[in-house]
Amino acid sequence: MRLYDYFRSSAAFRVRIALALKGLEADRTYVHLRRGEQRGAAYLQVNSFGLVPSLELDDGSVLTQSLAIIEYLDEEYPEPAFLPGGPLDRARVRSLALSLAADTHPITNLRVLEELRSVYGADDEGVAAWYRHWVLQTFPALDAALEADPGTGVFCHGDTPTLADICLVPQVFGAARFDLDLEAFPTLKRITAACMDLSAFDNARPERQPEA
Ligand SMILES: N[C@@H](CCC(=O)N[C@@H](CS)C(=O)NCC(=O)O)C(=O)O
Repeated sequence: MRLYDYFRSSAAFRVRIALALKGLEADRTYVHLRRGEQRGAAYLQVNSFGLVPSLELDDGSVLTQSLAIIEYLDEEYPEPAFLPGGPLDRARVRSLALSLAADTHPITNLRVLEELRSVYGADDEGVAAWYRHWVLQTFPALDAALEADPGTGVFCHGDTPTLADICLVPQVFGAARFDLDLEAFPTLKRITAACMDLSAFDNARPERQPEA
């Protein structure tokens, strides 16, 4: 397997966590997003959408979209499971994950921030304010929802990490880069700390990647 990766990419960070939780090793190709390598001809042959991550399997098939990759890994390598057993519980985990991966991450993505700068004249502070604004559309409700729901345990759902935690931690790391204070979100903070106690999460963090 080969992971097309970038140390600061939240979506790639999710897949690094997932691979590590499954105990899987992947070779890595580093796609430097700041230098625009995701839009270069070589990478577009791998992933014509020009986004990381991509996961190339040993038979040459290429998977894109971090959630699709993670669900593929979960189906091929069922232990430890990223989704709980019952349909209601699975819906809850997917809903938590999508509040981050579908509602929050896409509007805080690099190409959106670059467009703000180049087309709309935003400076560093403007970009940071944008990032915090959109994260703050999700984090208060997410924190409250996790705090209120008896399904929440050590992690977002129960006492083992699920797809929801895999999506939460990279978004929290992204928010920290833009100076968002996590103190206001005690449940997110507690769950993130529990995740970071696990080597699968800790080794996947951006600053632990060789190219960081
Ligand atoms: N929904 C996609 C999002 C992928 C994505 O947005 N990746 C970002 C890095 S986190 C990227 O490659 N950005 C390149 C760019 O914005 O030009 C996924 O989950 O894989």
